[in-house]
Amino acid sequence: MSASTWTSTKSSGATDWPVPPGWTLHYLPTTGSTNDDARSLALAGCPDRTVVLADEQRAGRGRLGRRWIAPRGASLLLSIVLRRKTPSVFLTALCSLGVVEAIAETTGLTARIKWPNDVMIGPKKVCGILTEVLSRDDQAMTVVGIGLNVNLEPMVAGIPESGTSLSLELGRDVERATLFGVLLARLDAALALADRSFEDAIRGRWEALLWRRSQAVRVDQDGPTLYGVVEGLTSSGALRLRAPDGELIEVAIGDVIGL
Ligand code: BT5
Repeated sequence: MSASTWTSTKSSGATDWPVPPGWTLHYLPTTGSTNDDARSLALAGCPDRTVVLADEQRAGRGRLGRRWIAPRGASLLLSIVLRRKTPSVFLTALCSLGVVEAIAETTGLTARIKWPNDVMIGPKKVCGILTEVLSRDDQAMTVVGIGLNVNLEPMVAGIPESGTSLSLELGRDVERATLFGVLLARLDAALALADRSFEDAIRGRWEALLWRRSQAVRVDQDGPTLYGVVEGLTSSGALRLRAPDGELIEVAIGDVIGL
C-alpha cells in the first residue's frame, strides 16, 4: 500500500502524519525524549509497532548518555516499540535500512550504514539510532529511537562538524510527513518478513549498504585500537575486519572511524 492511501493521524493540526495499518502513533509537539515516552508506553503494555513522534525534545539522548541535538520542527524524532524475539541488533539494522531506503526514495540521495547503525551521507552523519531493550515477565520489548536531520543547517543548530542534514545535501527542504510515511512503509514491509529469513534478509541488505565497505578504517573499542579493511558482517551482525597481516577479526562492539 502506498503512503498516500494510508489513514492519517491528525497531529498538532498543522500536519498529517501518515501511518500504515497496524501502527499506532502518539504525536507530541514537545517532550523530553521520545525513547523515554516509548519505554513508558511499552511497560504499560502498548501494542507492537507503537510510534512516538515529537517535533521537539528537551532531553534528546544519544548512546552512552551523549546529547542528540535537534532544533524544533526540523528533524524526524521518533521511537518505535517492537515486541519481537528477533535480536535487537537486527531490529536496529532494519531501522537503519529503512532510513537509507526512505532517504533514497524521497530525495534520491545515497546514504550508507556506518556499523553498527549510524546513517551517513558521504563522510557525515545524517541520522543516529538509539536502541534500548526492555524486559518484563519474559516479554521481549525493544525501543528503537531514530533521529534524522531533515531541514536544518548543522552549524547553526550547534551540531558537530561531523553531522549533515538532508536539506544541506539537497539544497532544498524536504517534506517531513512524506519522509515519515515512506520510512514507516519500509519498516512495515521489512517487519512483515518471517523471522528466520528476516534475519538473513536484513543482514544481506545491511552488508550491501555498509559504509566504507572494502576500505581501510580504524575501530576504536575498549581494547586496543584496530585497523583493517571492512569485509562485511558475521551471521550475528558483528563486523568482519581484515587486518593488515591478513587476519580476519570479528568486532562485536566499537566505533568505526574512516581514514
Ligand atoms: C546516536 O547517538 O547517534 C543516537 C541518536 C538517537 C536520537 C534519537 S531522536 C529520537 C530518540 N529519542 C532520543 O532521546 N534519542 C533518539 P551517538 O552515536 O551517541 O551520537 C551522539 C553524538 O552525535 C553526540 O555526542 C554529538 O557528537 C553528535 N550529534 C549530536 N546531535 C547530532 C545531530 N543532530 N546530527 C549529527 N550528529 C549529532
